Amino acid sequence: MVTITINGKKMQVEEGTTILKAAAAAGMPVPSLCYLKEINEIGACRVCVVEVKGVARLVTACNNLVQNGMEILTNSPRVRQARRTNVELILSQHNSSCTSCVRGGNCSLQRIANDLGIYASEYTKVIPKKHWPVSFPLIRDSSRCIKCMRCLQICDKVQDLHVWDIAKTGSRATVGVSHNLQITEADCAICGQCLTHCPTGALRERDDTLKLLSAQGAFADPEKVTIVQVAPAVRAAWGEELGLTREEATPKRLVAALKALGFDYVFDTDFGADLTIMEEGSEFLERLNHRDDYKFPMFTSCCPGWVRFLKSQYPEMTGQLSTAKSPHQMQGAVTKTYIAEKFGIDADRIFNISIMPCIAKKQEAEIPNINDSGHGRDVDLVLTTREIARMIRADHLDVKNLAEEEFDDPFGTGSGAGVIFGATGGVMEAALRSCYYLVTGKNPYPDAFYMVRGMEGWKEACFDINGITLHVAVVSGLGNARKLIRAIQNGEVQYDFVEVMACPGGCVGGGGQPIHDGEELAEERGENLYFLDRSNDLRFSHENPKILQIYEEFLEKPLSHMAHELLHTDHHG
Ligand code: HC1
Ligand code: SF4
Repeated sequence: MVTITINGKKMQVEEGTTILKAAAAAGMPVPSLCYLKEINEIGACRVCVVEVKGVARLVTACNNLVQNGMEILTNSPRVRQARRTNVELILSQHNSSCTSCVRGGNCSLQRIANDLGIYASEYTKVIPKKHWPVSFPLIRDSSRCIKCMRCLQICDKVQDLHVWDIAKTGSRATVGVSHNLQITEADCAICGQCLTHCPTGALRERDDTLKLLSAQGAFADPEKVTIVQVAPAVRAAWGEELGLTREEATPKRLVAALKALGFDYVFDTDFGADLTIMEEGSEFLERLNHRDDYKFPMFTSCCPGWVRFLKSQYPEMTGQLSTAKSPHQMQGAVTKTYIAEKFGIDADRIFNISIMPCIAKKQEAEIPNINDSGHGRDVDLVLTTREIARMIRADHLDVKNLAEEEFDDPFGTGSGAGVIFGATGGVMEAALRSCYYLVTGKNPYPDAFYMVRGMEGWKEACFDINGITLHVAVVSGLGNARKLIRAIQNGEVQYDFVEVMACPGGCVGGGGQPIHDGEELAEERGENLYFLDRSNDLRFSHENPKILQIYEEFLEKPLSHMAHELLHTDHHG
């Protein structure tokens, strides 16, 4: 332990503690902007400067450690002046038109400038924007970039993809796509992790809400029947954007809000997740039965960020992906076929919308050979959790006081196994629950496979099902995926089945989820999904009565010809 003084208060802290951490522990937190715990501790913004007695220069608190006897001042006149000047200098290179910025009201720079009482900066000038392809789901507005380097560090250290790099030098230094590539040519997985860790509006998703809301949008077209589906992870986070408590932000209240917005039918992607388990679980058992014909492990295929990663980094392993489409794509395909027929709606009138915690889903829905219904795109539009929250706010819906409503039949019924898809380990657990049944004819204890839960980036487990030993692994975060693949290639590990999610913690931590700068909420949101699983009378995908019904009435059985036509893909294209 070392003894230090902060603003005259003596305290003891562990050796090796940063000044930032020590000040926070003392109840005198230092403001910061570029800092991101264990990922970006470079003092680039110099907002966290403090005065240390005996040191001539002000020092940055985020990357300087306390030393025994150190006397620190976090709010001396000199510190206050320097902090203000540093923020003014950042603003001098920042496009501060906050009213037309998606992060207005949720921007760390805006908050800090406001706290410091900076209403106009003498340095401010017009910042030109660089060209960016507007069709890409991830949009970068260079005029709002403050060169904090968080995007670069997240992509390097967490996702191990190195899409961003520093371009130019000195005062002209900025962030750009590595090797001077266009973003469309880089190996970006579109996970959106750089976006959710950007403190300003320099990175955002392509906003697609006008495709519904404009005068030419689907809501205005009397011919269109709008059918929306809600991803598992969205229900754990949508209320955060609207100031709702967990108790208020129930899935059924989200249904009521979506109905109030004008959607004709509200379906649950949990149904699609159950369908995925039926197909993917059966495919896995089929591969096990013909072991010599396949390479193992089989990888899950529901996360489009992960699929993009594998196809760009390890194309030779594409055949190891399950051919099962992701749940929302399966559901889109059967909505335009089975539901169209069942409801007596011309399939060409159906406009399918998916609300997802993800921006890679916007690109997934555009892949030509993932669309098999024969009626245009199977999913016509993908909106993120943030976009749907903006739509709710724009209509000033008093969500808290809306009476809860049920999802629509028949795709409104999902099992607890379906809902945990949204958390890391959930797809594996759901698959194992049903594989156990398919092999033994009996249900396991629903929580029998709990070992694959939790936030650890790389988990492994071994299960015995009727004499078959299964080695499984679950990873989240693409950096962990790369480590796992290298270990497989080096023969250090061997697995039968591996679940990969691009975002740390799974979809709950997705790139389309609400942003709380510096706070990671994936774990808390995941616990919410496990709570919903426990509260559901239905814990197994294979017991979902609506799943049994669609096989009986339409798909026949898992892996049938029809199932292959509509629910599987070879991942080419
Ligand atoms: Fe996901 Fe999935 S779980 S990929 O994370 O398989 O996005 O929630 O909708 O499709 O079900 C995301 C979440 C989501 C799909 C499902
Ligand atoms: Fe990197 Fe993901 Fe951002 Fe693409 S979206 S640049 S892969 S962090």
